Amino acid sequence: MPLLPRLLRLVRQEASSIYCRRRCLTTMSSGKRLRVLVDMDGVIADFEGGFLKKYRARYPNDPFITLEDRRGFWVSTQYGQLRSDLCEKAISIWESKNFFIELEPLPGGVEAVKEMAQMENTDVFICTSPIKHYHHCPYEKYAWVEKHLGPDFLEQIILTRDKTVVTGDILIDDKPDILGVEPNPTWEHVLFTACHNKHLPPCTSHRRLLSWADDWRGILDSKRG
Ligand code: DGP
Ligand code: MG
Repeated sequence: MPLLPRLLRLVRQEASSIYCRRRCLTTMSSGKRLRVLVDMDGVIADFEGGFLKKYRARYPNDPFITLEDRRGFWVSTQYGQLRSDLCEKAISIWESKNFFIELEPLPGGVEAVKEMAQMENTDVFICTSPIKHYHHCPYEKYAWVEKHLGPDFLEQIILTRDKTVVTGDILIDDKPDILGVEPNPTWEHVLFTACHNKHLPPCTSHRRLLSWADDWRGILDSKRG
């Protein structure tokens, strides 16, 4: 590798390691850092909008479900109910190359995550479940984070199909039921409003974040010691 890129890489690695050591020392001295887990699809990346656009372009003669009419977390389930062959057609969209990298950021999400990451005593992780068809999705999720949040944020990615085993204070996620092997996750699930969950009746066990224009700073503050 030529000298200049090598030097740049070394400088970046060193800066990142100094940053990590500084955070470790702060944690040891105060023990009060807030850990925020932020979901990706439906929270900072527009999965539903990206899906509908590509589905309509690929299957222009098939029926579709407007975002207004979306109900239930699983897109393929609702399309399958509309007509049985549409379940597979829906799946074909997010299994395609470039689906995840081309998702648009949801309004205010990238700015909010960057701001949170700059807050004192706050660690932010992107906690996202890859689809099981792994040919493109995991790579493209990393590429999306690098593109929109910057290369330093690659350190903050948690890819897992089971978010209950991840520890944190808050998980901001659009999925209404987050289940896994751990019956008592450490985080409080804050439900991020999305087209598929906005009609659900108020639930005493969930606070909601209506959008990134809502008071996410207040929610974080409410969890600080
Ligand atoms: P997360 O946002 O981390 O909970 O990830 C959920 C993933 O599942 C996300 O990539 C969207 C995707 N997804 C949405 N609907 C369906 C579906 O019907 N089937 C499958 N396999 N994945 C879906
Ligand atoms: Mg999600």
